[in-house]
Amino acid sequence: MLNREQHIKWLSRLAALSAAVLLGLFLFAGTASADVLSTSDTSLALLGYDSSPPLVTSVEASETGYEGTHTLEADFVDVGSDVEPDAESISVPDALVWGCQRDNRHIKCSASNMKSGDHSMHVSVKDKAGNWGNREGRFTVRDKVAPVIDSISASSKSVTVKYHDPSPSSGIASVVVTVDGVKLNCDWNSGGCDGDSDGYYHDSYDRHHKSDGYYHDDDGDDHEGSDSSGYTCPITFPLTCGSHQVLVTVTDKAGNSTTGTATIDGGDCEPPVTTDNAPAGWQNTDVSVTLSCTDTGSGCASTTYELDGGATVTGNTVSITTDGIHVITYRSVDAVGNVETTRSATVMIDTTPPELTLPGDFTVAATEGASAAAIFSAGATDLVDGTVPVNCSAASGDLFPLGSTTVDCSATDSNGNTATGSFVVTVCQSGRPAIDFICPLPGSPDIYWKDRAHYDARILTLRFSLVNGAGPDAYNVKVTGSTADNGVTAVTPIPIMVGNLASGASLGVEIDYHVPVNVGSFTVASTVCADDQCGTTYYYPEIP
Ligand SMILES: [Ca+2]
Ligand SMILES: [Ca+2]
Ligand SMILES: [Ca+2]
Ligand SMILES: [Ca+2]
Repeated sequence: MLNREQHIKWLSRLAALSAAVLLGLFLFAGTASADVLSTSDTSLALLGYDSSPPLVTSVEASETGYEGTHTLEADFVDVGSDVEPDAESISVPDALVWGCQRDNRHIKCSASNMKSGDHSMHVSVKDKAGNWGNREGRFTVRDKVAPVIDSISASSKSVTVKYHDPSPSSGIASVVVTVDGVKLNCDWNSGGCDGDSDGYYHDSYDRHHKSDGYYHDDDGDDHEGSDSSGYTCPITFPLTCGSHQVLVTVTDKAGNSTTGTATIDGGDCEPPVTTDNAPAGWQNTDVSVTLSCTDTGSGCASTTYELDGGATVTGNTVSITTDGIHVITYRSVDAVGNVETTRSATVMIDTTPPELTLPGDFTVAATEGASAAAIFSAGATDLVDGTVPVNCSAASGDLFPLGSTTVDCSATDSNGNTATGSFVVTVCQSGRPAIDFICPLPGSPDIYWKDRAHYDARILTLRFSLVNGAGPDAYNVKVTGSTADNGVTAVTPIPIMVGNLASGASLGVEIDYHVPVNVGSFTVASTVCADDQCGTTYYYPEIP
């Protein structure tokens, strides 16, 4: 048993201990993550009669790293009868507390399903004398869950964003929408939602608005009062063609943010592509070139072309009907006006055969008996190929027989165009025909008065023969003159065309002479000329 002095001394020590514990409490509270706002009353009790409830010296709440679960702890002491084992408890009004571990000075529990926001915790400890010590603590569950972007609908006119925050207690701080980095001015769009007055978007499953203030739906994604809200952000500037990047950032007031992206197709930026089927190399027929347009996006609108730098024509078919090297320049435009870079095609047409250069018909005198070598040249020039070879049925220097021979020639250019032509080589027989006079003897029947009238007129007819001996044929034989003596004169018109005399042939010729009275005899002298086949004229008698 303690005497009064000892009681006072003990009480003093207890008071000092209590003060020290309280000091520790405040120091501890200052470093705890929980915000301890108040403690329960404590009082001292006399040893042996324990009227002092246990003293909860500290409370602490700490996050365990995942949403909604916290670890709650408390330390305590008891003066007197000591703490009643397993009678300690921690409770949180709006959470499930479980898994408590206890010893004589400490309790540690888990609290799950914690909503973000401020919470109170209550610690109760009982001593073996039945005294309860209590202490309240407060702690804050922070919003660690980022908002969720449910959809981004983007067009060239506007961007509409729908989102919700699964842990919404902190509230949405901002919704920022940019297109290619340019921030849009957005309007919160309840009208785009379901029109509920609660300002939240509800999908077709969100049908059960329970009295707990949360929505519960049939699709398992209880949005719990924070269903998707919508923002509509008009795009007030014209979008160029091509792809545009939409970036959406939704941030709650706890600083959690989430981003989403979308693209806007600004339309057709690509010009068309046009191809041609112009044939390569030279062609020897007319050519029709087809221009084929393909376009990515808005589609081909039209194709235009120029032929050899001429007028611009709209169309896809180019007909070329003239020889030469032609250039087609062309391009297409699509439905939104993208113009293709001009392309070109070359078409080469050659339908013209080479130009033959052949000798005219010519005659060559036989020099080798009945034949002659004919010398000639034949050439051909083509507009494309230049000089091209000529093929003839006979070559220069060949021996040609007497008479006329047609030489056929042709030349073909590299494009298959052929020119043909011919000339005639004539080999003529040359040399002096052996023409002679055969005159009858005087008094023969080949010199006579034709009739009485001729006799009375003194017109005597002389008939003689012109004979071509064993020489070349004679052509254009004619009597070119005939004279007589003793006053006799020829009255037949001279020259006398006799005609041709083949080798060995003869022809008779008559010449009338006027013979004066009393002329008993006279001598006649005639001259003849003849050509050989080659046209050389020979005279009989020979002219010296
Ligand atoms: Ca006690
Ligand atoms: Ca949140
Ligand atoms: Ca296009
Ligand atoms: Ca040609």
